Amino acid sequence: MSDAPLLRHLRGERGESEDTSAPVWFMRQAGRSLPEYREARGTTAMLDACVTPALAAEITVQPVRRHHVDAGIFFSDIVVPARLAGLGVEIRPGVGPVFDHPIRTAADVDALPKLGDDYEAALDPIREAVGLTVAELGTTPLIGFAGAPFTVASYMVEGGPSRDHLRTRALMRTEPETWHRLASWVAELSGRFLRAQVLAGASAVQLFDSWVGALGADLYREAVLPHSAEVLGAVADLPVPRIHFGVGAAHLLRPMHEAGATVVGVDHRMRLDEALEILPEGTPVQGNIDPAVLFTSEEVRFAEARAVLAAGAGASGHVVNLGHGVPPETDPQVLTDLVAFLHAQR
Ligand code: 1CP
Repeated sequence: MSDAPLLRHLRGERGESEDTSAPVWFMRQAGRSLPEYREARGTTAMLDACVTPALAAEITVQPVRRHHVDAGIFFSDIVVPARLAGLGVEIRPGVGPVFDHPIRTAADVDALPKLGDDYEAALDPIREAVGLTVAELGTTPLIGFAGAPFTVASYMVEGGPSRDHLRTRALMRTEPETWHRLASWVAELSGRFLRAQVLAGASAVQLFDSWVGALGADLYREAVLPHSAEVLGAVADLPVPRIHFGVGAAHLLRPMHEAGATVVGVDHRMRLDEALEILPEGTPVQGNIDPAVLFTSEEVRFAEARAVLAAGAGASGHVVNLGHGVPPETDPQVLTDLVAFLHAQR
């Protein structure tokens, strides 16, 4: 397993092999683009599916079976830990995570549940799901993940999905103390969720800070970096690569690396070779096929895939991914063919 192409590239050990192709997986590879996912989920609510071990394991394995991607990404959500800690949160179809009570004041933060032994026990279905998944995946590695404090807290503060995260960005400035206490609570929540996955068998982790691109670098360094560092620090003593990803975060690549990542995920807005110039020498990268090419011709798609491989060729390790998640409308055959194309580029 430690020889798996995904793990070699995530460790920056591409040079030690004859194989110059890049392994591939897709963010949101499980989910609504797959008929077998819709079938398995049936009418089970999203967050209930995440804490039903056999179902979560089955859904995680589906895209590996179908597309032959080089990794599974654990089927869960960035708000699952909040649900397990006892907060009222659901995922509304077609909307996303919605919290019953937005967290906007110091008193709201005071009222957050303590993360004690109860939380540790509540993580049991996650451990069980990861164990079942790893057994099923065999030699294909499983990537565990968590949501980063800024992105998770933005859902808590806004109460649900938001375009510009204005309330959150305002709170960070008007009540920095409240913000830090909230972010620190989320850091422990996500860190323990991540650690549970690794101890149960995940071979690598990804910290999703999807919406962090909304912040400037100074605010990121002061208000977010220490908290994201705490999440990544929760698994830093374990032998797993740590990927850190944000959307529209080209201006944050260095601080996101400094937060304790060993690999940086880059979205499709920035060239991988430019990202490599910004990051410390030898940093492996992940990315960054524009998801829009999934809706073009095969000619356009394969040209984009070749360009991404070329831009990543100078990296010590390159894991191909999309610049963001698989859109639900994607034709699954397009993904299967893209994986086969990438695997043939040796
Ligand atoms: O295949 C996989 O990638 C594994 C599962 C996975 C992951 C890694 C899901 C399942 N969610 C996530 C992480 C996640 N959740 C992120 C970070 C990754 C990203 O940027 O895409 C974010 C921002 C969320 C929040 C979330 N959950 C949204 C976005 C809403 C918004 O603000 O625009 C949505 C739509 C969900 C629901 C969700 N999570 C996962 C699935 C399969 C779904 C859809 C559920 C359904 O209706 O079937």
